[in-house]
Amino acid sequence: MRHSPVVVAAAIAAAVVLPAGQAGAASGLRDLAAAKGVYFGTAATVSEWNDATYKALGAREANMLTPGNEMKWDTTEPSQGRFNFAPADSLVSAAVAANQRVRGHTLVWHSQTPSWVQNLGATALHQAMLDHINAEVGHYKGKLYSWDVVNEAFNEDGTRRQSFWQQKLGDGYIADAFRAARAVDPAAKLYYNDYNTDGIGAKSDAVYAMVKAFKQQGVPIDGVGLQAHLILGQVPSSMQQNIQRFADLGVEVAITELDVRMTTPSTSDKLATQASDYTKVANACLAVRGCVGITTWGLSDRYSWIPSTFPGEGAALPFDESFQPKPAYNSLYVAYGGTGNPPPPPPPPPGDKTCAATYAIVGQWAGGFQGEVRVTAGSAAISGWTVTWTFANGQTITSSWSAAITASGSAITANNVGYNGPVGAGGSTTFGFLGTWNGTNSAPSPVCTGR
Ligand code: 9MR
Repeated sequence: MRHSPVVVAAAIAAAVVLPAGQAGAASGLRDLAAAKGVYFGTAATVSEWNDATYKALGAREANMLTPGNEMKWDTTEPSQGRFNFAPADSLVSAAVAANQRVRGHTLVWHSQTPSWVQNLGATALHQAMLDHINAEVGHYKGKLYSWDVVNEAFNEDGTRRQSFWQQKLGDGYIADAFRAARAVDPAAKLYYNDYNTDGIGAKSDAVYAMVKAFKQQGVPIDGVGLQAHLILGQVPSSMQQNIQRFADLGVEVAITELDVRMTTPSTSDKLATQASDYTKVANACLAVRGCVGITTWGLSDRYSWIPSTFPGEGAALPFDESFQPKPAYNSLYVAYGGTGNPPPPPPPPPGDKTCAATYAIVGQWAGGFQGEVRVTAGSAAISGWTVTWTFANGQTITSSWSAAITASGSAITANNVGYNGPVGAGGSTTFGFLGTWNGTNSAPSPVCTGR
């Protein structure tokens, strides 16, 4: 697939037509990836795609989509036999409209699985697993690139995670799940997906042994997903070797959930280290025939699972909270073969929701101050907002309320919290903070982006 004559011919044709140094400059990672016979993907949720600017960025950059939550059991079968595919269907339709393929995520997992499943006895649980796979894989038959059939079934030491699946059904449930999925949709590639399996170690050794055994026993498995939820500066040096050994077993490999988290706020040094981490991961995949693509777990730091799961950490994705490309994006761009300038962030679509922000110092004392920002929606209601500003006099924010605030040096980004995102047309809401100042405390000019 990677070196098919058609793809090579297309790449040569593009190189001839476009001026030197401009190849790929007008398009995002997806076109670069396609020219290499691989893909670039992102995860997204229904609510994230309600942000039209973000969705447009996703359409430009990604030719593979993973629903972030909507295909998980708690959404798709909240009570036994009652299926709800509407949220995932909307993501699949959006992907089709954007000419993106879809990775199904995930069928059998210990997390985000309703208690009615967890409370079943062994025989009923086994049947519920088969019924769930039949229904969900059947619903999407012929429409998906792949399924993460089983997710995160191993402990760090390579033993089986003692989930309710493992405790009630024993080792055989994984193979049973793969067989069931194959029987329903023979075209979907069937993956085992896990984290901390990116480099060689006890956990990836265990996955390797399982895949090898499945291949020998004829259990239908097509791929291994390495999630790659990584920590700044800690890309395993054996990543390429690890990918290669799986590929040598005759399965494809994908990087399925890449992000590289750091303690926030970010600094230019940390962003440079992150860029180098993204380069290492991308190169490790792209060097191995059989590593079919890279998916990041979101595109923008505005929408990431990291800050809520690891308080004080974040900034893990290739675009910042204002959708500006970070050095990590350039790493992906170069690794995928881009030359010239990467594309600019997409302009907001016409009719995008607007808002205004005003900044006030409501109290000030030696070394400290209290600030308040009022967000006012324009002529249309907004469902969320981001306010950014830059402090001119070295001020810092020490605590805040009614907004999620992050600082990158003097640049501040404030996002709505859950309850105050929606603001009616012409309506307003406020958030506040305590800060420090020294010498001068001028009021900055905030910029509001609505969605
Ligand atoms: O991004 C997902 C987040 O919205 C959910 O709250 C979380 C719950 O476990 O799951 C996140 O996605 C996970 C993925 O499904 C499996 N690998 C780890 C991901 C991050 O937690």
